[in-house]
Amino acid sequence: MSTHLCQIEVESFRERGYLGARRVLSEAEAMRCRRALEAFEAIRRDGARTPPLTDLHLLFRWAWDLVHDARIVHPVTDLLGPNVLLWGLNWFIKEARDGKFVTWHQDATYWGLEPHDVVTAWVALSDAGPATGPMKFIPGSHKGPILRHANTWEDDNLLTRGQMVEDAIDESSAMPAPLAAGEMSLHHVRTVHGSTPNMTDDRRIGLVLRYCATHVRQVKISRDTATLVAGEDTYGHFDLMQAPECDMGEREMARHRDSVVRTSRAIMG
Ligand SMILES: O=C(O)CCC(=O)C(=O)O
Repeated sequence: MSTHLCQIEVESFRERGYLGARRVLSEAEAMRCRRALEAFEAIRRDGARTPPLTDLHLLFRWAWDLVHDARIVHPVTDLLGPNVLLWGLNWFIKEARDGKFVTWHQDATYWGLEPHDVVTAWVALSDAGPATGPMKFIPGSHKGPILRHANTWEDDNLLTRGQMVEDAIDESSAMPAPLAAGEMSLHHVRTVHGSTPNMTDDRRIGLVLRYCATHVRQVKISRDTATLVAGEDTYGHFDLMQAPECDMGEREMARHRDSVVRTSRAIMG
């Protein structure tokens, strides 16, 4: 089976600003990634100075391979063109019945990436079915303006500042994108999206991979980091990161720290 999107899927993304479930990993591969994540989480629970979960591709070979996986990257190149960077890797994890949610928002409002040739691959490493609080999208919202957002700083909001669209959202048009473990959805950086709490007895683990075309710039800080995953980078707008030579080596930890600090400065700035 082709790893690329067909023309109908590309057109649907352009029209609606997102694409729903597409299988990219087998259930067994998703489970292996989940176990690798959970092994790292266990180290973090034990250790005082362990690194954050952000940008794990700079620390672990399994994560580096995953962000370069053709089954994820080819569909992204179909939407962004042949030259693509990974700007960041992050997680949206809702523990069983923990009440966490994500308010309606547009990613473009706080990342500092311009122009908006930026796509998120949301990869489910556990079941992300209807009862887990899967992602919901407002179709076509990526074609509209950037909406006004307020920072709510709510404890149970998974967003860094609890940012939330202030303008009225027509929730009746919202489309849920439930995923099985190993499936991904794709969404445009301007698409309004959010999610409700996980009402199941398992964790809902979303791995979010933020990809952008190489011509995109970071406008909030002078030099941000990124990883080339397809084609070539003739623009040089980002400092390109290298593959980890070993898992959690000293050099890897230093590069990881640097990348995380710079990106969080951009997000929080
Ligand atoms: O996982 C969620 O429910 C929200 C994810 C999200 O906001 C994002 O990927 O930008």
